[in-house]
Amino acid sequence: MSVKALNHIGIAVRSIDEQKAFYEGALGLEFEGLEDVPSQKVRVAFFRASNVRIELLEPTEPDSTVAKFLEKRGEGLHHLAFSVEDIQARIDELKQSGFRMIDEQPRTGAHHMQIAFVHPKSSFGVLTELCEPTNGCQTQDDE
Ligand code: CMX
Repeated sequence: MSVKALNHIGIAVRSIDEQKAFYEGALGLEFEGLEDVPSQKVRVAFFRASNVRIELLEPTEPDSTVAKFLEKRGEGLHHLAFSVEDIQARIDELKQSGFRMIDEQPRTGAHHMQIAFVHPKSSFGVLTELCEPTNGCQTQDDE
């Protein structure tokens, strides 16, 4: 298996509004917009840093996995996301190699991408996401 590129870095935050001044104002990254991802109970903001995005994740429900993360570990790095082709085949390869998947089938995430997570206990403490754009959804990998 080989991933295409680092797609985005997810950062858990209590308030996107509070942190926007840092990423857009102080660092000067391009703000690409906000999106609600009801399936994950988060609101996300994307900032572009060349070919990689920074994804701020703010929980929208108290039982969101991101709310639990913030409570336990505080704000900070939440996951790394890699672009792949044929995500189901990549999931199957990881499973066959003995890695534990949170998602054994892809589901829809932000930007209408198909996503699947590897459990952080299996990927050495780093929550790892595979993502694949659906038809008609362009990411920086396509540009
Ligand atoms: N990175 C590294 N370790 C993490 C983690 C993360 N983001 N989130 C949880 N963990 C660790 C916990 O600290 C815990 O470790 P210890 O047992 O050593 O304390 C272990 O994983 C299990 O955590 P938990 O709190 O008992 O279990 P949760 O119910 O919180 O589930 C996880 C953890 C990873 C399975 C869950 O967060 C999950 O399913 N994540 C995938 C979905 C997701 O993160 N969605 C939000 C982003 C969506 C998007 O990008 O669009």
